Amino acid sequence: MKVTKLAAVAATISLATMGVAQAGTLEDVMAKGAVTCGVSQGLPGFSNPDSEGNWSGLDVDFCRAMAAAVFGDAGKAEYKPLSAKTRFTSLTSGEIDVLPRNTTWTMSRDAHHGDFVGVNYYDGQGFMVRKDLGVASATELGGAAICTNTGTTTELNVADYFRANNMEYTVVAFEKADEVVAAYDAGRCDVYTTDQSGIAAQRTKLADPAAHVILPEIISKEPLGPLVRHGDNQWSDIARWSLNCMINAEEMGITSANVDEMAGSDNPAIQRQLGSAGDLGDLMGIPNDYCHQIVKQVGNYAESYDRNVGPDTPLGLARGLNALWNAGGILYAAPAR
Ligand SMILES: N[C@@H](CCC(=O)N[C@@H](CS)C(=O)NCC(=O)O)C(=O)O
Repeated sequence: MKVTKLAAVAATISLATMGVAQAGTLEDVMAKGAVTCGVSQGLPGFSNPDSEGNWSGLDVDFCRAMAAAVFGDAGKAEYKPLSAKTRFTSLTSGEIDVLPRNTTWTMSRDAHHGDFVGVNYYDGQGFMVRKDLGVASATELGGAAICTNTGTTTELNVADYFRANNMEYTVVAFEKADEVVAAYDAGRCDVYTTDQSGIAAQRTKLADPAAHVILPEIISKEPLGPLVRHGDNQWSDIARWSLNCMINAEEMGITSANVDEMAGSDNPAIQRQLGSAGDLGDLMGIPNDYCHQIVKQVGNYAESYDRNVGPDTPLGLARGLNALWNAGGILYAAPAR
């Protein structure tokens, strides 16, 4: 008996250290009345607070979508700013329910830290330098001092890239993103490197954005997406299908402006997606009209993209890879049926 009890305790401890949580996130979220999302400490276009502390961005929209799915109210989301380094511990410890924080889906993260539920932005790592450095290609960066964030894929990719190209470099790394940007702006390093979307976002914070140039090389694949704790399939399904809802809504031509009308469509696929037919929401333990609420309150993927990171925003990012699969990109969500 004693042995069995000890074995059970040992098993629990080992599950906890592996970041394996018990099921029940939906119940916890319902009880506290909000979805708690881990976000960045301020990355325009992805997760950024205004002067009144209101958060916006592509990742914030995903969080709002989950709140709309669970509560029928996108406002029932709260945000916990996290550095790159501390983000995964915050998830595994249960401090947050989901981590939509410009986080690259990699195999080791998937194995150690949680389940990625999809990709909400396909990215790749790039380099920015001051124009007056006269550098036209990353292959000319031998000997450079490079500013970057600790706890990121960025610093790992830099190491790989310079090694593969037989170049030396020195790292100037900080945990806080704003310190990295400030160090680069103050000339403490020659190069700023991160995801290309991150460069577009952080460039807006420089004293003279036009004095800098982004080099042509993209040195990695950075599929950015939200993740949830291991061990709670119901919650990962809710997260996955909240994201898929926004992508499928774009594909089906459903927008925040026409969703009420579209719910009455004769098209059975649209009816299922919006919950006017079938029981897909019920199957996940959330209201059947979860996707209707997401699109009505947050918008489809294109609406969110255009509002936060698209060509008409300060980031000015073309859809590129993030266009739908049938419009020249690779965004492809499984069907709701
Ligand atoms: N996608 C990469 C990089 C993520 C990352 O943390 N990037 C920095 C530089 S753009 C950042 O988000 N900074 C904002 C912050 O820490 O608040 C990863 O998952 O490791």
